[in-house]
Amino acid sequence: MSHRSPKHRLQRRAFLSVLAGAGLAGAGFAVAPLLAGNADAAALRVALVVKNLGNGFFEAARNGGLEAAKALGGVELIYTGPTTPTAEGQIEIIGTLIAQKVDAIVVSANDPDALVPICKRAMSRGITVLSFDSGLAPAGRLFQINASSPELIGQKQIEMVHQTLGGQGEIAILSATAQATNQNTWIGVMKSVLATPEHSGLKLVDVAYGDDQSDKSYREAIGLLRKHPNLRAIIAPTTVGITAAAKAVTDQQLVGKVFVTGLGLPSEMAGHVHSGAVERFAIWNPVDLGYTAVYAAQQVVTKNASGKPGSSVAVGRMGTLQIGPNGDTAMAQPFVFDKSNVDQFAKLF
Ligand code: RAM
Repeated sequence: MSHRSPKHRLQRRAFLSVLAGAGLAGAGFAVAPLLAGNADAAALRVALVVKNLGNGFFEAARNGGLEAAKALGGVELIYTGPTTPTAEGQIEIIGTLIAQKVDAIVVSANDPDALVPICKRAMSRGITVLSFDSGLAPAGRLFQINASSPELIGQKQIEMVHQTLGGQGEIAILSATAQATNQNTWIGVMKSVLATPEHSGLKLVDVAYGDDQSDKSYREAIGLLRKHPNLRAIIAPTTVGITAAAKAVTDQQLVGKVFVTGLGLPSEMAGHVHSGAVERFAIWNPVDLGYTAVYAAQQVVTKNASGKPGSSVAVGRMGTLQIGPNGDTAMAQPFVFDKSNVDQFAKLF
């Protein structure tokens, strides 16, 4: 026998419901409006537009977004994205969201520039546009929420590979799409860190793109292994790429000869850490990132924050976001996982 009030039950039912995307079906993407908190018809609608659906990283971010919506009350979260990570798919989705008159769009951009015109149109209609994870060029959004500082993320990946290889050997990068803002920024940092005397023993021989698709990433990883017989490590700064690269190294029976590192989810990497294909990898908390993104959007829509450079935004259990002079903001440091801690975090994301 439940002690919950009918109102509470109604709210809970609304929270759990995943509605079919009326008007969006058939457009090559799915949409899942998720009502959290108050089951109020006048709920404020925040759309989280991810690079693509079916990526565990963004599903964890969605869970954080739902948590924020619930904590705030009166927020409907629309979780959506194209089936493959393309700018065209996101442009189509954002066009539909404008027609639906959502209150805020928070996007992880597949291209920093291609989305700017449609996002400008959204802003001219009074919709708050923020980017998170993979940034939009400043003209297309109010501010960008970086999971961590791009410098720290790039640097950490070179440090990890240096540690694993003892600073010597050929390395390659297996990235996401060739236009992804976040991966391209990190690769830029990695190249400049590699150019320092400390890392002169590491030689970057190739950069390949798996488009954040498991099958393409796997094929590209196999290609790198075949093309570079002296390859000692693959750095994949993408949760999809790192999993595919670790599988390729395992299938080619190269565990112990070629190491994989980069950015991964503990839940997807634990087996590869135990097998030895991956010694260490890093990531930030994607749940916290999604929570912060949705919370911040609500604060701007409700005029509790201006979102201007130099200002700050209160983001609930995550504290305060400081917006830098260039309109971007960085959260925590990337955290390194290895055999000692991967299982503990695998339960979380
Ligand atoms: C993939 C995506 C995402 C990135 C993570 C690390 O899931 O490319 O944008 O931040 O990897």
